[in-house]
Amino acid sequence: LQRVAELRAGIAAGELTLHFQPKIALASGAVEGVEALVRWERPGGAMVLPQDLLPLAERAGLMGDLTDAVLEVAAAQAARWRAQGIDLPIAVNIPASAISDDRLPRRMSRLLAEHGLPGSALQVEITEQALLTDPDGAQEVLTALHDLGVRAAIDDYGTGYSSLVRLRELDVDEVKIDRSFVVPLLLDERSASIVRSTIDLVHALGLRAVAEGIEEARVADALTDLGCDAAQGYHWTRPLPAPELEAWFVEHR
Ligand code: G
Ligand code: G
Ligand code: MN
Ligand code: NA
Repeated sequence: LQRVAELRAGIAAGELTLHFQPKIALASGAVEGVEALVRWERPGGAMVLPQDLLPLAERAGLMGDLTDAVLEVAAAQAARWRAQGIDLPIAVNIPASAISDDRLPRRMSRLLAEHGLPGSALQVEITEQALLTDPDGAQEVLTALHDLGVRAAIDDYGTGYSSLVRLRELDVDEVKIDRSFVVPLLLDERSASIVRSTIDLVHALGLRAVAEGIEEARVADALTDLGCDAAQGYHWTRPLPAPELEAWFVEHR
């Protein structure tokens, strides 16, 4: 209970911060955007990571407030970067409870206007699991976001058994292949088959394939050979605070 009160106060006090992990276009090596990952920075320096923060927010009924705060920080950061000539779309993870909430597109629209941003400055990532919870609600919200120019990715793909029909109907642009398939790509023939067929399926639907969890150059090379469009992972960098991400970007663009 005390932690719930602390989290509520912490969100109100602006203690949620974002780290950013670059997304690399495999064919060119260019940085095409970043994924925002939330942290709760307690006064005094302790940092609460998503694995503890998200369940706490969920139990406390604060997931909506957390998502609003994350979107606000992301929009402000996107505006600062654009003012510096750094044009990096920021992808925000959206929880299941928000993706079928029709207030999300209105919030996004207001946020973009307030920060003078085009829709393309922000992206959303929704887990495959979240889409299964309320597919029809999610479909409406994704269409409304698409109309704003906000691109959408299905996250952790391969873990949720969503139907191909559903994937075809949704207004999504990208599918992110879960790292549990990517990490063993070169070790395990079955993982390799899953990754190869997922990339082909994603392309057959006219979408982009993004791989997560690349930790070695030879995995990046294998994914490039398989035609995977983009990737993220510790091979390039772990998620970084904004100033460190800027320094990294200046060296790698
Ligand atoms: O940063 P990383 O370890 O530890 O993130 C762990 C998990 O938390 C990932 O599945 C990621 O999608 C999720 N996550 C990170 N940031 C956010 C956020 O701002 N909102 C939501 N809903 N999930 C997030
Ligand atoms: O579920 P989501 O894709 O949003 O999760 C992102 C999570 O993956 C973050 O916790 C991030 O720190 C982690 N991550 C990013 N790159 C790598 C990687 O190369 N290897 C591993 N094991 N985790 C990674
Ligand atoms: Mn994600
Ligand atoms: Na993911």
